[in-house]
Amino acid sequence: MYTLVGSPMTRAFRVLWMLEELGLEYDLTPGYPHSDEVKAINPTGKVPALIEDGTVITDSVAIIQYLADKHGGLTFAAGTLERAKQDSLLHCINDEIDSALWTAARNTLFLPEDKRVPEIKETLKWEFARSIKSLEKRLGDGPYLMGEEFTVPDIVLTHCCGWARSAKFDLGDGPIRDYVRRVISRDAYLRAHGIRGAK
Ligand SMILES: N[C@@H](CCC(=O)N[C@@H](CS)C(=O)NCC(=O)O)C(=O)O
Repeated sequence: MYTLVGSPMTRAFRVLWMLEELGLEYDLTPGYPHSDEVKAINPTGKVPALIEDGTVITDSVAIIQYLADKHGGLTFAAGTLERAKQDSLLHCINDEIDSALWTAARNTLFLPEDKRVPEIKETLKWEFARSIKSLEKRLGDGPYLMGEEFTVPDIVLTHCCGWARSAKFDLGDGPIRDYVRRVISRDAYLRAHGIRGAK
């Protein structure tokens, strides 16, 4: 049994979605960043965290890759060339897509006001659009990033694309739009989306 800690409005949604994809049992404790319940298990105050047998695992990407490896779903096996390509996509999405969105959010909402540089958002939007275009070149003909297989980087990218829409970052009008439409029609996504809406 797993306990997912973190509001599904945050990156905890990625873990929620993965748990639904894998059909696992879990409890959800929808704590907000820096709340007492979150700080009690993660000194940085960040979410999400996953608790298993009293062990706390933090970082959404580490958590979903762990679940994928442990339960043998949504991932290629470690030590294969396919896995190297999958991990390369995952790191690229984190480096270029998540980081642009997160830097913009911190500089417009989360940092103390006197530390924010809100003007940076325009540069980040430009960088984001450029990164989406180069990622589109890696999409290939398959329905998902790794072709026919739906894998961990698809969860991270699709979550980021939803985040981008609410932060008014432009996804452009290339193949990424159809890709996102395809991914968010998955049953597990729809279940996770319903749980988020109910919280
Ligand atoms: N790389 C981490 C980032 C975690 C993170 O920054 N989470 C946000 C919510 S989505 C948070 O808790 N922010 C509070 C803070 O930065 O202090 C992950 O993917 O889990």
